[in-house]
Amino acid sequence: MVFQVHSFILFILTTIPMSIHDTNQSEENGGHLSTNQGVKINHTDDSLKAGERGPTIMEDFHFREKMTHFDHERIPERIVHARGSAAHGYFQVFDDSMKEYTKARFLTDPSLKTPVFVRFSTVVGFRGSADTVRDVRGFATKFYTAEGNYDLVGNNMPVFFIQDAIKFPDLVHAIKPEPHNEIPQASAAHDNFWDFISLMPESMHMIMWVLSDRALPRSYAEMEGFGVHTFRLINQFNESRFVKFHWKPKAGVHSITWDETQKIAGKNPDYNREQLWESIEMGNYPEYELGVQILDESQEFDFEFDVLDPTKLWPEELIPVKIIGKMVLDRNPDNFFAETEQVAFHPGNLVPGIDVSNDPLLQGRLFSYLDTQLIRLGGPNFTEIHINRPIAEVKNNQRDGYMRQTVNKGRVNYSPNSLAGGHPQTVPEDQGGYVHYPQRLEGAKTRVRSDSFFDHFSQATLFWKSMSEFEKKHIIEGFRFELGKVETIAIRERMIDLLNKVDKDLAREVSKGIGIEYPVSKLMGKADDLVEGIVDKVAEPKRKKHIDKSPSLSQENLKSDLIKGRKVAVLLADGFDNSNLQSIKDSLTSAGARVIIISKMLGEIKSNTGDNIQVDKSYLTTGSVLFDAVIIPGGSEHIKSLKEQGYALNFVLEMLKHCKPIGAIGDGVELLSLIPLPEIRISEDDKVIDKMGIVTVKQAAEPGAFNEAFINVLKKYRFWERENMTDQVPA
Ligand code: HDE
Repeated sequence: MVFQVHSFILFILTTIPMSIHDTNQSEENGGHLSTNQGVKINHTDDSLKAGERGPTIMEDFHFREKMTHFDHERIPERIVHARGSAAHGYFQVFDDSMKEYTKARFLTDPSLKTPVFVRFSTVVGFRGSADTVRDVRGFATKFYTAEGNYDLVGNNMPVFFIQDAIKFPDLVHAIKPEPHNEIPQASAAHDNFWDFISLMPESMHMIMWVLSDRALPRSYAEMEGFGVHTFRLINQFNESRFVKFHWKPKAGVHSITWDETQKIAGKNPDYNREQLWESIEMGNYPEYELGVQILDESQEFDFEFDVLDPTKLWPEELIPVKIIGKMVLDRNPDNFFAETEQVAFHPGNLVPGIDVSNDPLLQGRLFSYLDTQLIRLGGPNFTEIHINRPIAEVKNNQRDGYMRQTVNKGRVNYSPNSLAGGHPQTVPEDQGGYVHYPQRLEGAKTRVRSDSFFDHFSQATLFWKSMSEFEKKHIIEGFRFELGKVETIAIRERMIDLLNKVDKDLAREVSKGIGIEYPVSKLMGKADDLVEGIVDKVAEPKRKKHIDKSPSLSQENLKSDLIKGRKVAVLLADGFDNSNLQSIKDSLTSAGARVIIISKMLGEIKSNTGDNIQVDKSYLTTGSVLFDAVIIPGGSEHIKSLKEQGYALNFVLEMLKHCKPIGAIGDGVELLSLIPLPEIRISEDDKVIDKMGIVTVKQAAEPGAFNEAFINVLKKYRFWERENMTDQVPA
C-alpha cells in the first residue's frame, strides 16, 4: 500500500506539469477559420469594399480585428538578454546526499524528475541580432518544483562586471549601441563601453572572461553555467550554508574562433539557436550536471575574497564542486513567442531550502526582475501565462488586473476572514511554508562599499595565469580588436594602465597592437588619475587561503571527446571515390557525427562507380565556418574539378586557419598540395599520417586506419598549435 501511494504521488508529480501546461494549447491541424469571437469566416483574402474597386468600409470587423491584433503583436524586448533560445527538459538529483544541506525536495529526492525550461541568451544584442557575437551568455533555468517555481538565473561566466546593482543601468547604457546613432549592434567594441570600463576597475576580472574564448561558445550545449552570486542552502534544522551553483556540460566546454564568429554572423546568424533546435530534434539532447560549492558559515572569512563579492569566484581547487544531479533538455518549445519570449525569470523565485545572501548585486536583482516583467508582459498577471505557471497550486487573495485569467469563485478576497473558514491559510514551516533565514542584521545606514570588496585585480591575474598559451593569445587578440575600435586615445591608455595591473605581459602585448606606448610610465593618462582611491584601496590581498593558478578555469582542461552532433563536411565533385565516401561516412555516423555533402551545385553528383548521390549544401548556401571538420575523398576527375574551384580551396584554407581537423584520402591528398602547409607532413604512400589534425593517406587500401585516425582528431576538436604557423594562410 505504501508503495502504491508513493508511486501514485510520483505519477502525479511527473504528469501534472504537462496537463497544466497543455490547457492553452491549440493544435494547427483541423478546425475552421474563425474570428476571435468564434464566428466562422468565409473569405479572408479581400477586405470588404464599397464596390469592386471602391474603398474598404469600416464595418469589416474581420479586417479590423485581424489588423488590430497584428498591430499589437510585439511586446517590449528584454532590456538585456533580448536574443534568446530555449528548451524544455528535466532535472534529477543522483541521490539524497544533499539532505544534509538543504530541505529543497527537488535537490534531495532522487525519485523526482523536475520539469525545467531553460533559456539561453546573449546580453547586449537586440532580439534579431546574431548569435555568435562576443558576449556573456545567459543561462536561466526555471524548475517547476512541487513546492513552487525555483529560478536559477545564471550566466556562462562565474563573475560579473560590477559589485552593486545601482551601477547596472550605467553598465547597460555604456555597452548598448550609442544613443545618438544606435551603433554598434551587439558589440562592446566602442568608446562608450571602454570609457566606462576604464573607470571601473572592479570590472577587470569579468573583462578577462569576456575577452576570452568563453564569450564565443561553440554551442549552448558546450558551455558552463554559473549562478554567479553566493546563495544560501537551508536544511531541515534551519542551518544555513553558503552555496555557489554550477552547470557542467557533458559535451565539454568548447569555443569557436573570433574570425569564425564574424563570418557565421553573416552565414547563419541563428547558429546557436539552430544547433539547439536541431540537436533536440535529432535526439542528441544537451545535458549538464549540477554542481554546488558549499561553505559553512564559519568559513565565511577564510578566503582572500569576500564571499559576497560577485566579481570573485571560489576557485574549485580550494572549494571543490560537488556534482549532485543532471539536467537533460529533450523538448523544443511549441511556440517561440508563447514560451521563449514570454518566460519570466526572477532570482527571487525561491523554494524552501534555498535563500539569498547579502551580495549587493543579487539584492538589486531581487527588485529588478519582477519590476521589468510588469512592463514587458503588461501587468501583474504574467505568472498566469502558461510557461510561467507553477505546477504547485496557487491560492491567494490577489485579484484582477490586466489580462486576468483565473476566475476566482466566491465572495472572499481578503485575509483574515471567517466567511471562507480562514482560507487560504498560511502554512507552518515544518509543513512547507517558506520562512526566510533569520540572519542577524544590524548597521548604520550608509552608502559605502566594504573594504573587503576592493581587491579588483588578484582574480583577474589568477584567470590570466590559468590560461593555456593559445587562450592567452586569443585574449590579447580580443583586446586588440576591442580597443582598436576605440577612437579616444585616452581611453585606450587607461585600459593599458588597468591591464598592466592584471599582468605586464598582457598589457605590453595589447599595447603593441593598438598603437599605445609601453611601459605605462610613458602613458599620458592613467586610470588612477580619474578613479579615486584605486591605488590605495587596492588592498594587498589578505593572503588567506590562496592559489596562483586554477586549472579548472582553462577550457583546455574542460574538453570532452564526445563527437555526437559534430558536423563534418565532405567536398565532392563528379567522379569522387564512392568507396572512400561510404566507408568514412559509415564510421562517422555510427559514432554520432553528421556528414554533410557539399558541392558546387545542389542536386545530384556522380561517383566513379556511376552512382548518384544527393548534395546537401552548395558552397553558396553554406561555409566552412559552419562545420567542425572537412574530408576530401579520392577520385582523379573530382580532384581535378576541386582544384579549379576557388570555393573548395577557400573552404580547406579556412579549416586550416581555424585549426579544425582536415582529412584527405587518395587523390584527395593532392588538393592539399595547393595550400600552404608549413611543417605539416602529408602521406605519400599507404601510411596514414596524422599531423596537427591533418589526417592523410595517399593509397587507402585499408580504410579502417584512416577512419580511426580521423575520429580521434575529431575528438580533439581543434589543433590550436597550428595558429602559430598559419599567419600567411590567405583566408
Ligand atoms: Fe539580469 N536581468 N540583471 N543578470 N539576467 C534580466 O530581466 C539585472 C545579472 C540574467 O532568459 C532582465 O526578464 C540587474 C547577473 C539572465 O529571460 C532584468 C542586474 C546575472 C537574464 C535584469 C543583473 C544575470 C537576465 C531583463 C544587476 C547572472 C535573462 C529581462 C544587479 C547571474 C533571463 C528580464 C531570460 C535578464 C536585471 C545582473 C542573468 C532587466 C538589475 C549578475 C540570464 O530584469
